[in-house]
Amino acid sequence: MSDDAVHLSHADLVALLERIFVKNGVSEHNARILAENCAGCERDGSLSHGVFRMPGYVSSLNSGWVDGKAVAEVEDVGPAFVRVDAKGGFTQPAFFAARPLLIEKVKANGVAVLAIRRSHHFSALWPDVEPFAEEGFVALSVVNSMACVVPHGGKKAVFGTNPVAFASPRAGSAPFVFDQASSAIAHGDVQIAARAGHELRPGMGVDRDGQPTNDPKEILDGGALLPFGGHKGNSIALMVEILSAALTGGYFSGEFDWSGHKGAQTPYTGQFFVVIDPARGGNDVFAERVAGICDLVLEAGQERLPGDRRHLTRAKAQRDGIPLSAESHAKLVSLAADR
Ligand code: NDP
Ligand code: PYC
Repeated sequence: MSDDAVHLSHADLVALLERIFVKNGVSEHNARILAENCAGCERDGSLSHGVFRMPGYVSSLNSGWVDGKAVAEVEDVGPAFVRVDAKGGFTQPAFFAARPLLIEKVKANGVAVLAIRRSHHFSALWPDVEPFAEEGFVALSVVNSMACVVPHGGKKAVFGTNPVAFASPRAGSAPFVFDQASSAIAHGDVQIAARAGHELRPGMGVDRDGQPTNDPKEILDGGALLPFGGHKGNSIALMVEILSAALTGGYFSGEFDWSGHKGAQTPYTGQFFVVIDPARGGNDVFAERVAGICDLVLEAGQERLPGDRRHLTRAKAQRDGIPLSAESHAKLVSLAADR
């Protein structure tokens, strides 16, 4: 970050992003949720899903592809099953609409699932799961996106970058949280590398002829990504399609047609959660056991645990402000200004 970086408090960044969302047709209620989410990503250094995404949100909203004012419909479909129709809006407001009922069911039954459909998720997943672990629950969530990943050995993109996020309470420190794409690299990071003129490491993608390439521009220009870890990541990507789309009633990553909405960028898919009350496991020292296995991993030589980098970045941002390059700050100010 250069010397002319701008440092904003979390509240100021949320207010700026909220103005952009509202100006582009998002209801105030939904705008607050999306702004909190995006600012939280920037604060934690999840830069592929921070303010870098704002022009994409705006472009999608202006294309008429996503309904920023959508009011989700929450359905109570079983003792441990909540379904939500996001009605073509963003996933996060639909998720927050269903969350109280989901928690009620987790407390009553020890476990509950949440299936969101007809929803647009354009962010990181950790903000969706981490708060569950802070409240003492174990949570797993998956979301599918837009077809840009070729199946292992295949020729045509079928999967989205389909992340999986998991969060668990951990005694004595922040929850254990991982959040990772099932592709070798997130699409957002390919865009960032293309913009910066950086090559990718080998094994991330193919060009439009299906040949391996390290050039992010070739991947974006008709090429595709690969699953991480060959056939193993491939099965995880497929599982994510099954849970996020087949089970919820949402679209597969290659199924929705956004060709009539020039500028559309937000995938129109589904999201799935399973949330567990670990107290039902009958182990009073669950969180201590989690801390124990994490300590063993670190003692064995792993440099750090997933989530550690985010929490360090968050602590620094809380102390010094969230750093934005002068260029991205100017972009946000111009997006928030009257046309
Ligand atoms: P990364 O590969 O950067 O990181 C994946 C996970 O591994 C993180 O939990 C990270 O923790 C952890 N990690 C990274 N390096 C190490 C290390 N050296 N040791 C231990 N743990 C490590 O993430 P991805 O590029 O796969 O995904 C980036 C984001 O993109 C995710 O937030 C994901 O949800 C989002 N995404 C969203 C999609 C959507 O459709 N909405 C689609 C695809 C991706 P830490 O954060 O602390 O670095
Ligand atoms: O970074 O792969 C990605 C992504 C897809 C949809 C939102 N983010």
